[in-house]
Parts: sequence; structure tokens; C-alpha cells
Amino acid sequence: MFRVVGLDLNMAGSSFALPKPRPKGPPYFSRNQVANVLHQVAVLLELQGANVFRVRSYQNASRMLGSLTEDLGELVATGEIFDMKGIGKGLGSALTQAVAEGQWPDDWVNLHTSTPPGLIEMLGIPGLGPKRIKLMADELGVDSVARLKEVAEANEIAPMKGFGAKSQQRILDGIDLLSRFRARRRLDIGLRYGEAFQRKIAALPGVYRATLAGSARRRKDTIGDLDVVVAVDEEDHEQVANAILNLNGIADVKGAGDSKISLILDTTIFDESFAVGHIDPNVLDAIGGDDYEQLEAGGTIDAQVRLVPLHTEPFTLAYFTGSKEHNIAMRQRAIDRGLRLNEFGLIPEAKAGELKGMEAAQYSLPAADEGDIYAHLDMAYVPPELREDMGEVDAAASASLPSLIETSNIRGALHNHTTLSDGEASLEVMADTARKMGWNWLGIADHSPTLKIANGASADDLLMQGATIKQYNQQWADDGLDFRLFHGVESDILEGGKLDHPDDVLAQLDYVVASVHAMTKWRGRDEVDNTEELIRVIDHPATNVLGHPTGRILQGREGYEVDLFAVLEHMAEHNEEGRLKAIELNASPYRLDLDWRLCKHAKGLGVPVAINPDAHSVRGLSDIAYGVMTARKGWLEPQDTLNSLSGADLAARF
Ligand code: DGT
Ligand code: CA
Ligand code: CA
Ligand code: ZN
Repeated sequence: MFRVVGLDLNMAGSSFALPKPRPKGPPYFSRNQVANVLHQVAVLLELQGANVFRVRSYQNASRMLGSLTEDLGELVATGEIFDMKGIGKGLGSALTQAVAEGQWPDDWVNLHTSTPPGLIEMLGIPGLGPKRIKLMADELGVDSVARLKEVAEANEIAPMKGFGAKSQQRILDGIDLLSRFRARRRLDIGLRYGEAFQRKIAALPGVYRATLAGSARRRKDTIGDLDVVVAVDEEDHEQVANAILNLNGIADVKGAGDSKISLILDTTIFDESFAVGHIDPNVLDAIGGDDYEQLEAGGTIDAQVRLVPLHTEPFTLAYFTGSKEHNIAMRQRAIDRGLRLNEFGLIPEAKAGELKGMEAAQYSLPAADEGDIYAHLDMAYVPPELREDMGEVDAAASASLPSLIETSNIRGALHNHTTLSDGEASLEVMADTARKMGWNWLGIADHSPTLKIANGASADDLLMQGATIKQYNQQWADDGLDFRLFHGVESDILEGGKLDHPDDVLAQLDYVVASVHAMTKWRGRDEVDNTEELIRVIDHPATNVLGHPTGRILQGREGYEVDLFAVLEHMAEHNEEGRLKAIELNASPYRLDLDWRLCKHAKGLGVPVAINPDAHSVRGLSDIAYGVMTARKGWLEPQDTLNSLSGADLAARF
């Protein structure tokens, strides 16, 4: 065992601690770390009401170091640091002590320990700075986010000088955003952190393998925390645990032993600088706009690491992959066979007797991988995505698990945008990218006229796009190239379940994706009205695909109320009678709408699923990967989707 390193000042998910020194010797801290700490010191001083000039001197020094081109270690080693603009004698010695000796000055450490944690927690609220936090602490006695929420809701902030009703509302919105952000993270973000962390651990000497477990491995649409299982010989545990604690990207350590480490990762885990990339303005608005982007840039995620010897690893991996419900069902199946299943092994009760934990595990049946565990229990290997106790245990025991769809089965996707509406890339560039991805076809469905904010295309422009597409298709056919474009539209669903173009225009298209965009109206209406309207639009002969079926934005807003079971059943009737009505699985990691639980239901009813990246750019096409993850989680096989069809077969279906 070794002690917990770093200052344990962190609120759940925030990072406001003094970094620990790198173990390799001076320079003990990077330029960025030092610049960050100076900024923190300035903020804490301000929170404590320090002299404004003192605050400013730290801010200036932080900014100066942040844009420094010279090597900080060298400036310190040569003493040149003392000659830099804005670095006086005191600050110069402090920086020297930190960089050359790995020791933060006592008064900085004290500043961190003497600031009430509740005030530091409040700093995480978007748009709220130290000055106003101090004001509210002094005048209203606010000392935590919870208390702040109370006084804001009691309308005590608005009357304060310099605040007002608008600031009060912004504080409430910020608290809401922060709590959502801290509670769970979207799959794409969780995977980015998780895979970066996993790669770094896997590369450490002594590590046989490191695997991302938990909800990330099960590809849930949102992730609570990351779980990583690492196979290491017992005698190397301490050394590897130490090496993990010293990786870049660890903001704080919550607890550390030789076999269990609990820590907080921040964006320095990424070798390149972290950016969320382009977000559809409409979606960005729902998840908090600029505030969201700022939170994400300064974001953190909790992670738990378990170190186990190689022969135990399959059991530990299976256990921490979960889900809890799947584990419980598995444990019961083991019990029925006189076996005890836990994170250490699959142990015959008769042999284990009174023994517990690792002691009992010495009698475990052997397993080289998870497949062996399932085999011992007379089951087929269950892909992690299915481990939700949604029928997979029985299916694995009766050889009736689905052969899940894979990215390589994807031959095209229907719902994509070009510069004709609000896409960033031209038709040509989108088509070219799809071909380079190895796709056999691409569907273009730009927005319809009603959606003015998305530059919905007029009927004339739409038909012109159709003529261009025909030319390209002809040209490719003449050149013997097996690739084609399908021409559709993403039609807004109008009052009464109507489509946004006259029938004679719609008749000239290959297909129609019908989507709800008037979210305010639809969210303000009850389930019965919404369901009826969707059913009406599905009944329109031109409609082939129902786009983002609930309109939900993960971590942003709930979808509108709708009885999707009724909608799917209605779609099933059409399909039975030979009319293609597919339900979209919007692959954007911000949506993943159809929910995975309902994918299985669609499959059961025989309603085809269209996995759609809803790409607004070339990059957007690669979101198909999240759609495939979610489709797998929803039990879908290639033949349950339109994406696995060849262009020729899909043309026939239209
Ligand atoms: P999350 O982090 O909320 O997104 O979801 P998970 O599934 O990653 O849950 P987490 O991190 O609390 O635990 C990881 C896995 O460990 C979980 O999926 C199953 C296993 N596990 C945790 N607690 C229990 C438990 O009380 N019983 C059983 N059977 N398994 C558990
Ligand atoms: Ca987890
Ligand atoms: Ca966990
Ligand atoms: Zn769209």
C-alpha cells in the first residue's frame, strides 16, 4: 500500500488541486501546469478578498508563462526566470522551488486548504467568477452549490447590487448544466477518455493487457464513470500502480492501493489538445452552448482501475463489465450448477467451503478469456453490448444470440446533408468521402423549406440537386463504378402530419425522411396528439423513414412525449404490406435516437432500422460508428437495417 498522493481538494468531477510532481526529476512541473496553478492561486486569492494588485500579479504571471516560448526548466535552472517581466523576487523563488524541487510554496498550499470547498465547487458553475461568489458568500452566507441554488430559487440574488433577475436565472441554468455534466457523460466523450487512458496503461511495462470495462464497454449512451481492468503479475502490481498514478492526465487520486485505484482524469490525458469539434447549433443550444464547450474543455471524468493477475483477469473483466443485472443473472446460473461466480473466479462450492475472495479463487475453474467463463456455464459468449439482462442469458444458453451488425456491414446511410441546406460539404465531397469509406451508396436528404434556420431548400433547388445526382449516377454507371447516390429530403413534419413539399415534388425523389423539428410545439403537446400526428405522416405514401423519432438530445433535453410502441406497430403493418417504412437510429452521439431498448422492439416487429449519421460534414459521416454501437446494443443484425443492403437492393426496396 502507498499513501494517497496529491491534495484531495476535488469536488466530484472538478479539478482544482495542485498537481503532484513528475517522478522523473526536474523540471517537476510543465509550463502549462505552472501557468494553471498561478491562475488558480489568483482565483483563490480573489475568493478570499485579497488585494486586487496581488491578484493581478498572479494572473499576469500565469498569462506570461502560458505564452512563453522558452523552456521553463531552463529559465529556472539558469536563474533567468528572475529577469522575466512581471516575475519579482518572491514569485521567482516560488517558481524555482516548484520547478526545480517539486515543492509548491506553503502559502499556495495553504490557500488551497483554507478555502472552503463549497466555494471552490461554485467556481465550476459556468459564467460565475470568484468576485461574485465572494459577494454572495459575504452577503447571503452562501457556502455551497446547494445553498446557492436555494437562495437563487428564493429570489434572493436578483435584488443584490450588480446581479438582477437575469444573472440569477443564469446561475440557476449554470447549476443545472453543471450537475447534468457531472452526473454522466455522453458515450463519445467517455470513450475518448477511456480509450486514451486504456492505451496509456496498456503500454506500461509489466502490463499484459488493459481493457475498458463498465458501461463504456457495454456502449451505453451515457457513461457514469470509467472502469479499467489490468492484467499484471502480482509482484508487479505496486510498480504498475505507481506508473499509472504518474501518467499524464490524472487530475487527482481519490484512493490508491496495489490492486484498486480510484482517480479523476482531465483533458491532459489527450496527447493532442482537446476539442469537441463542430456541433449542430440546434444541438449545442440544447446542451448549454458556449458554457457546455467550456465545461467540456476543462472537463474531468472519474475512473476506477483494478489490477489483477492474468489468470483472474477474465473473471474481473466480466464482473466489472457488468451490467449489475447481467452479473446477477449469471451468478444465479452458476449457483444452479453448484458454482460461485464473482470477480475472482468461478468456484465450485464444494471446494471453496468457508474460504472467501482470492483464497477461494485458487479453486476456480480456469478461464483464458471471458468466453471460457460462459462455456463453463453452458453458454455462448455474450458480446458486452448485450449484457443488460434483456434476454441475453437465455439466448446464450439456447444458441439463439443474434449475429450483431458490424461497421463492415454498413454499405451506406440515408440521412445526410450538403451545402444545399445546412451541411458544410458539397454533394461531390460527401459522395467522394462515402466512396472512400468503402460504401456502396449514399443518401442525400437536405432540409425542407419550412426549416429556415437550417437553410431548408426550395422545391426548385431540391429538384436541381436531383438532376445533378442523376447525372453522377449515370456517369458512375458508365464508368463501371459500383456506387450510387439516392436522392431524398428531410421533410419537416407540419401541422396535421403533413409533409413539407407538394406530392408532385415528393414523387420525383427516391425517398423521404420525415422529422419533427418544431420541438417547442411538440414538447408542449401530449402523447396522444404527437403519436397521432406521427402515424399520419407515416401513412403518407411518400414517407420512408421516420427521422430522430423522439427528438431527444442526450444530456440536453428529453424528447417529446410519444407512444413509440404504437408508432412501431403501425409501421410494422405497412412493412407487412410491402411499403417500406423504416425507423431511424440517429447515429449522432448527441442523439442516439432511437433508444437501444427500442431497437430490439423494432426488430421484433420487422420494422427496418435506418442507421443514419445525419452528417452535416465529412466528419459527421464517421458518427455511423456510434450508430453501429447502439444498434448492436439493440440486438440488431445486418439484415435488420437498411444500411446492409447493396445500392441495387435498396433501390428495389424504394
Ligand atoms: P455507470 O458507471 O453508471 O455508467 O455504469 P457501470 O455499469 O459502469 O457501473 P459501475 O461503474 O458502478 O460498476 C461497473 C460494473 O461493476 C457494473 O456494471 C457491474 C459491476 N458491479 C458494480 N456493483 C455491483 C454490485 O453491487 N453487484 C454486482 N453483481 N455487480 C456490480
Ligand atoms: Ca462505470
Ligand atoms: Ca465504476
Ligand atoms: Zn438531418
